Amino acid sequence: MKIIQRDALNGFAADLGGTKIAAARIENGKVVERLLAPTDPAAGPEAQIAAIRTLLDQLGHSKGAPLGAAVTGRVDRAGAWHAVNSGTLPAILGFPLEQELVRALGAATCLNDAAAAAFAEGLFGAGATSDSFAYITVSTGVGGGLVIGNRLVASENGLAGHVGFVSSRHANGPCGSGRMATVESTAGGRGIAAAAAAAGQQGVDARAVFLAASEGQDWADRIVATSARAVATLIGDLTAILGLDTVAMGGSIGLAPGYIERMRSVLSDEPELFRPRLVLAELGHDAPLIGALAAHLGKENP
Ligand code: ADP
Ligand code: BMX
Repeated sequence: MKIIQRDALNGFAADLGGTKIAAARIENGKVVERLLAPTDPAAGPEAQIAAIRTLLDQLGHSKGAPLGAAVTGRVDRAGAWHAVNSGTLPAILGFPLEQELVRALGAATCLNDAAAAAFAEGLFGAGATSDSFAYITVSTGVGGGLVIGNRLVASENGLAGHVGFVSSRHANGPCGSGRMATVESTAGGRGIAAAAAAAGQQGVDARAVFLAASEGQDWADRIVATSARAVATLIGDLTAILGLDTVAMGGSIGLAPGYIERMRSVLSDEPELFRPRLVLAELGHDAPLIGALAAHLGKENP
């Protein structure tokens, strides 16, 4: 992988999450235009590609232009795409995503969304001076990317860095991954909505739970507090394993006002050794987009 300078990033990127698809045109390392569309969680891989393509067409993408695609789910070394949480994207069961994007759009590099964001933050953002860095997104799910000794941690099966599937003492239900009581099942957007339903608030999404918490409603405050507590505890655990010095938060929940302060308050109870620097992602919602394009342009033959 070549290391690419930020101002040399020119091209397109897509970020397909469990709730929304973002696509962007990037010039000299900056997102100059961004479009959003809702994700259809039930859609098959061809329909997901079509949705990405519609946005890219509107941004003026032409066949063969540099393209990085960040997606929720694991992407293995062969470029195949699999949901880990099958409750989030039930129809993504091992699809040759990179191959099909290259066929349809002429060029593409695919990687997990949180891995892409970690890569960007490690190069250009909160992790730039870190020796042991984690990016954690709290969004539809809870995802992660690890940059240790300036290298993005990756595995053949694409699962490396999936920190949301660690089990948590703050969770107790089943997780769509098949595991029990994971961080994601209690802290992610779907888990928050499920907790709201269990508290008698049917059809309420995580954004509405945060709004209710900000208005002082106790049921909502408890749910948000549990989410922040589970992710903060996860950070202590990851620090024990990896010696993290910096953690950056992303995703609409990770970036939501007040969330990182709740996490810091929980982490303040940890011994200092297990308490890395905790900051918001410097690239914000652009991190997965910029990281995906950087990964594409950093390939020897993109
Ligand atoms: P994706 O998971 O598709 O990448 P997001 O990062 O936007 O997308 O995360 C989606 C989750 O964040 C949903 O559960 C949604 O309800 C929640 N959410 C969106 N905006 C906010 C907000 N302002 N405050 C709290 N939660 C939010
Ligand atoms: C889940 C998992 C990860 C992903 C993370 C954040 C699936 C479909 N996704 O842990 O691969 O990185 O969610 O994704 O198994 P998002 O949709 O919340 O942005």
